[in-house]
Amino acid sequence: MNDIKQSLESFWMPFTGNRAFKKNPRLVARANGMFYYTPDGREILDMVAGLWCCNAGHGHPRIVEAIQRQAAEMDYAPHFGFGHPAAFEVAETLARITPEGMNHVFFTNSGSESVDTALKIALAYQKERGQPSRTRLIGRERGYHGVGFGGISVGGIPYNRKQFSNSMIPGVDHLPHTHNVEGNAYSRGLPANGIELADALESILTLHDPSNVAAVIVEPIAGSAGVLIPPKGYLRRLREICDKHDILLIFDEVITGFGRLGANFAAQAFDVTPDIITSAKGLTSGTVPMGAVFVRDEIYNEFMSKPGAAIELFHGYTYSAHPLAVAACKATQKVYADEGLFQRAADMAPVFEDALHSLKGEPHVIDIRNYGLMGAVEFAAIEGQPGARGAHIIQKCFEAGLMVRVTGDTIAFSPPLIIEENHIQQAVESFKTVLRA
Ligand code: PXG
Repeated sequence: MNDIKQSLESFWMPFTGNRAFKKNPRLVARANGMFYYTPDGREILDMVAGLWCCNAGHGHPRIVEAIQRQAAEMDYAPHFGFGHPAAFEVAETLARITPEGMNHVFFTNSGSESVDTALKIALAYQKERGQPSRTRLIGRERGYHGVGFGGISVGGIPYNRKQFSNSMIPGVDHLPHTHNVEGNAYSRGLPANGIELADALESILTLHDPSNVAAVIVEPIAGSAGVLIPPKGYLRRLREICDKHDILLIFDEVITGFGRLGANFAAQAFDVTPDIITSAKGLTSGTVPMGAVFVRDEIYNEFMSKPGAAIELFHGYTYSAHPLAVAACKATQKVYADEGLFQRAADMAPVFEDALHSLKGEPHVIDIRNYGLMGAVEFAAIEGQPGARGAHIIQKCFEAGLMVRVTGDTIAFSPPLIIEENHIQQAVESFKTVLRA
């Protein structure tokens, strides 16, 4: 153990209390299906799909094989001015599951890069179509859009911004968040109250004049902030306001994409079509880092409509459409389709909902909310120590063989889509035992 503790020091861990972690590390060494295994072989039920990403479960043999095969065949291919056929094929496959009319995809390596790419495409598009005054971006309080400067600027999580105080990108406003425990506690699915919060967009537009606004970006369901589900009608109203003022609507579907809500994307689950969708995570079931930005045909065509052979968008990554990621993506999408995993998520959602809501009345629980295979249980904070209860619960869950995610005093659940009823029961029973102890 001394050796492990020593070696833990070199890795500056992301979004982690390093000192606390290194005193009491939660290590996993192996994974299969619904489970992780600790270095000493203890089984941990994965109720968060790694970090909201391993939608096909861990170690799916067809995905593993595809990555192995690609590694042996071609390690890397440049996509600046050259191309790998498989990347074009997978783009076409993906375009078949996006909402109608979104047939073009720009590849990145993460959700953060997808968000910054989407914001840059939005700004460049406004210029390309002759509306260069449209430069302002509108995000939302409690929104999480990754950690690039664009993402933290439109994002609305104070801790992710305040260490970097004056370095946000300029010209950004935020809609109010939609979380309302008093009005909507214990909602199953979309909460009833709060559609009018979308009208705040009109006020922001009045202040700046719509002709100065490029795009609005929201997570259809805010994930990191603790699974904040949009009030009934809210997303549609945002769409209507954006349409009225000719403003782009971006859905950040890094978590909600690829079956999480029992549909391809939240756009389809909620029947509201944005202009741009950002994705990552479930795109490759978390196996190889990859992100994708889907755009409406009009956006792509605007860039392609100018005469000449010049570069249309001055943006891209060395690893855009990396062959290993493409192989993983192609195999993952095939697994999702062949195994009907998005439908499975829809079928399991009511079981998941009932199980989560059976936690009502357990110690300190103040709210439970869910949609598809995304859910959260919120606890009353310990007086003067926000987040302490949440941190304690995830530690105790890990000791009890359960991996969940914490944000403040909210515990989030987002299991692989292969989950079965017995796993759901097991998770809820262990969770109850932890809470009662
Ligand atoms: N947008 C959304 C909606 C996300 O959820 C990102 C962008 C950024 O993705 P990358 O791949 O750059 O991390 C995310 C990421 C959590 C948690 O516990 C959530 C994310 C990442 C890490 C932790 O809530 N989501």
